[in-house]
Amino acid sequence: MPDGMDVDYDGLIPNNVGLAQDARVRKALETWHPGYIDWWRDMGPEGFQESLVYLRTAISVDPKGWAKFGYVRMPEYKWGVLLAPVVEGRRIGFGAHKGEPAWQEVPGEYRAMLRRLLVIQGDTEPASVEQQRHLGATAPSLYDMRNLFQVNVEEGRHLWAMVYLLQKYFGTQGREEAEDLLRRRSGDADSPRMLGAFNEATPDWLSFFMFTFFTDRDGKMQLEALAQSGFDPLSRTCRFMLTEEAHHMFVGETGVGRIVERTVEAMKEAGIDDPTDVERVRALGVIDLPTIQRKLNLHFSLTLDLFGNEISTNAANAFNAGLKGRYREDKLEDDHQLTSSTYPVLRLRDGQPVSEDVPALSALNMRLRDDYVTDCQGGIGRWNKPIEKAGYTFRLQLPPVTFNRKIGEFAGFDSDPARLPTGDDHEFIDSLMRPVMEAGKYASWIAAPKVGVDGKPGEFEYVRIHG
Ligand code: BYC
Ligand code: FE
Ligand code: FE
Repeated sequence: MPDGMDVDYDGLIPNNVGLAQDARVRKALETWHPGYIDWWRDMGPEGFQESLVYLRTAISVDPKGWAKFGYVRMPEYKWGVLLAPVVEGRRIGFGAHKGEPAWQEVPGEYRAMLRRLLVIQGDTEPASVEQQRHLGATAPSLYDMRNLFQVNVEEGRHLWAMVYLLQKYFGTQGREEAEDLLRRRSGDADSPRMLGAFNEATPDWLSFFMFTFFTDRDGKMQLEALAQSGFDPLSRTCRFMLTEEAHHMFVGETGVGRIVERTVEAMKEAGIDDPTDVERVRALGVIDLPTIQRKLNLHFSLTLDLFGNEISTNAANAFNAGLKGRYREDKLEDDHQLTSSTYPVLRLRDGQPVSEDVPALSALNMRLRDDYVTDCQGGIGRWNKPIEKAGYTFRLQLPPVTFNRKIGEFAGFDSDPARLPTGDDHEFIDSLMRPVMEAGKYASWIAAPKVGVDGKPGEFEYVRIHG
């Protein structure tokens, strides 16, 4: 038995799950592989497939040194199957089976529920790659282009992670699901991706950074909840995915942060006192703060829909079954069964949002969402720092959770178009999306990063476009 630390790097699929000794699953994944590469070539980053990109590849699951950096052509990236190390004696931490040994095989009674969770999780990964496929052509720098492609190949690896679980534990059905994951397409009228936000466009780089800040953070929250799973292979899978997820949110937070920084700097230089003087700010070739706020409103609200309904029996069942826990369940101090506790949830009562205590089990989606909102808040505070420092009173803020919703009680409740990006905003942003492909140079609307990737200097050529 592999102890889960050593990665076998020799075969087609780097892994620490003993694929070399597991002929059936190895064969299934090797059979799936060509379809994945076809999908990557058709739906992955447009152009740049032959470029040499300075990427990190996961080579171990040791938190101290799991990645190595080097130039890679994306289709040749080593997408591996990596699970966090086994925790000896791990037990189910919540729900009806609390205290029982964690499952190494799928419990028959929960097969369908678990499969659904894996498929939904798996579906979002390629969806995001599809949504971002046109962005390479307008990258504001080689540094940013490289970060985009890093996120893309890792989302590809996250798809591999779910496909491994489906192929290993779900037989023929799992194989069919794995094929369907390559068949659905973001935004396709006949065969769309499963969740709403993953069928929306990511038309420009401000959207990309907002997406990686807000939507990848839903990924973090959902993966944290699944990392608590009593189904141990899922828990281990998600724990390793979370190490990669941290970088995606870093890209989003610093991306928006650098845009804000550049805008504030340009306004100061030009002696503009009023950040809402949009015409003057835009004339400087930077993105005005009110437009950034509207994009923020859009991406935050789209992402809130990913947490599902306020009251959810699906969520209660998954918790009872021990399949999906709360955020950092293992750090919480209560009975971990929630059979008699309540949780406050915002409900629509007589046309108004009102907080109501409901059974905690049925409110698990909202509990996770509340933890998510708290997590977002920190980043917003950091975005506001340069604005504050420059003496402007303008502040970016999260809109109310009831704004622009399509799922749940507040669907259609308040979708004031003045708070969402307008056609004019998009036209202006589009006008700025001109590629900058000279090493060390940045587009007018975004500040250079404070530090390079892997300690590289400012002039480093993160993407060798022509290979
Ligand atoms: N769009 O009982 P409810 C990531 C459906 S992101 C469409 O409230 P539940 C990533 C729902 O499916 C993380 N349909 O649902 C980020 C259900 O349908 P059925 C992805 C929706 O199950 C960036 C019905 O409405 N992972 O990794 O409690 C880049 C009743 O709803 C939506 C996960 O989400 C929607 N937004 O909650 C790359 C984890 N919302 O079954 C990657 C796995 C709800 O009755 N998924 N519906 O026909 C789950 O845990 C849950 O399925 C959800 C929904 C939280 C998504
Ligand atoms: Fe992911
Ligand atoms: Fe991600």
